[in-house]
Amino acid sequence: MATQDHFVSPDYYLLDELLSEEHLLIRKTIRDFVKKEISPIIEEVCQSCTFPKSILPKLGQLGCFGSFIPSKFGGAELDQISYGLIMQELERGDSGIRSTASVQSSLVMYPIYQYGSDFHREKYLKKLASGELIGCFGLTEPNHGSNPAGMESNFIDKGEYFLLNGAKLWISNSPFADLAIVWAKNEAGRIQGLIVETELEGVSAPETHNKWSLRGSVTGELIFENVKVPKENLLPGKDGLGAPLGCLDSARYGIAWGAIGAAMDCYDTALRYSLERNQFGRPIGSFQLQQKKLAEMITEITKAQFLTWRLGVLKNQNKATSAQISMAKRNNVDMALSIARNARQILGGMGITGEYPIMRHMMNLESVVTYEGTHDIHLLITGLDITGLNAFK
Ligand code: TGC
Ligand code: FAD
Repeated sequence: MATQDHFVSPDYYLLDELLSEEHLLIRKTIRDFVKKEISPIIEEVCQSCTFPKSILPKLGQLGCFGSFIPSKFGGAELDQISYGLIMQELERGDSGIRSTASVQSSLVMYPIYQYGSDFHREKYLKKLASGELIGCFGLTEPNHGSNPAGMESNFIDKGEYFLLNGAKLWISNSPFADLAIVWAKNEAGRIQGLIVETELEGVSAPETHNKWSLRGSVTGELIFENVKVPKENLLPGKDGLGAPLGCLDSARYGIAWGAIGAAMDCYDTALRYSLERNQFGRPIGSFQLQQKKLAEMITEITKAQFLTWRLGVLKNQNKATSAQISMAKRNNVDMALSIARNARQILGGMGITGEYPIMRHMMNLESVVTYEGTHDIHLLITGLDITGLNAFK
């Protein structure tokens, strides 16, 4: 069922004055696209658990795939705040749509651009930027989620090719991806990245069904059984766990912005509802208990907006640290989840229906708080950064 999208973004501390004309234009373009093309279909998409592939070329045309990649490789060559704003607006529509753009941009195009050869950049980036090719990122395994260093996937040098074996779990877009960036260990036990075209013999990508969260994004496995990967498909630029973690820095940064989008949508919906819904002869927004919820929401959104904008400035200057990115991802997703839960209460029974976006955002955020490093893992990253003491192991 198509619901009307009345979204108005909150800007309590006039943050827009810190954005350039170009930033504002990019945000408006993506916001208009979401209102016109995502909001009318997203409820049906999530209820039926089917990703709307028809939007992929449009996301490509709008520069949502690899917005920070140079134009000679098909990217939009935009700065990091623009990338963040794109993620914010897409997630305001739905976390699943933002996920697809995150994975394509930060987890597929980024490693090909940063760690790939000229041959890789020429062969793949333009097609990924346009959405002609869709990629996925295989790091997590059935027995190794938070601890990817323990991965078992491996490849052996067979002279003419690499022989890849292993299994990845929880991989966004794997069931329909054309290629996968696969992280596996070489014979020396060192993690390296391979570009694996999914049509290769021995690759399968069964879909993971029965999700209550992120239903607008397809999730699956990646199984490799004696796959002969051409040797030229090894990413030569960086090895070790730092290579995939470098990609995650970019994706986690985008998620920090994205979570603000989901939070703003929940807040905006709850504020409007509180002014329209009357009980005891008054709008429920006139009761102190509801005002407390709304006032705390706008306070937390405003704090997150500034934290994240500043992170974007640092990222533009190549000064953002991995630990700073962890702090923003953790804070903002937690903030968005808390706002979703309180917004849901303001809507009473209506809050659990698909008439409003809140329950969908809340369920989505249960994935977002787990993927790209769990809430706990990001806290431990902050703990390690400030104390110098490792509490992971
Ligand atoms: P540790 O010994 O700390 O580090 C190993 C090497 O990595 C370097 N490094 C980083 N490099 C770049 N960026 C970072 N953020 C980095 N953090 C660490 C480090 O310097 C070292 O380099 P070198 O050269 O000495 O080898 O590694 P550890 O094994 O102790 O693990 C640390 C820990 C737990 C923080 C890390 O494993 C971690 O972040 N775990 C969480 C796993 C995770 O986030 N998985 C995400 C999978 S992808 C996904 O969820 C996509 S969802 C997509 C969507 O739909 O949007
Ligand atoms: P575990 O690592 O088993 O953690 C379980 C619990 O233990 C968590 O609460 C965790 O915080 C806690 N824990 C673990 N270690 C510690 C510790 N040292 N100290 C304290 N607590 C600890 N992965 C990909 O590679 N590519 C993708 O595209 C991708 N997409 C995803 C899409 C969805 C919808 C989901 C749900 C996940 C996706 N993931 C993807 C996987 C995701 O990154 C992992 O789920 C995540 O890293 C956590 O791993 P896990 O689920 O195995 O949990």
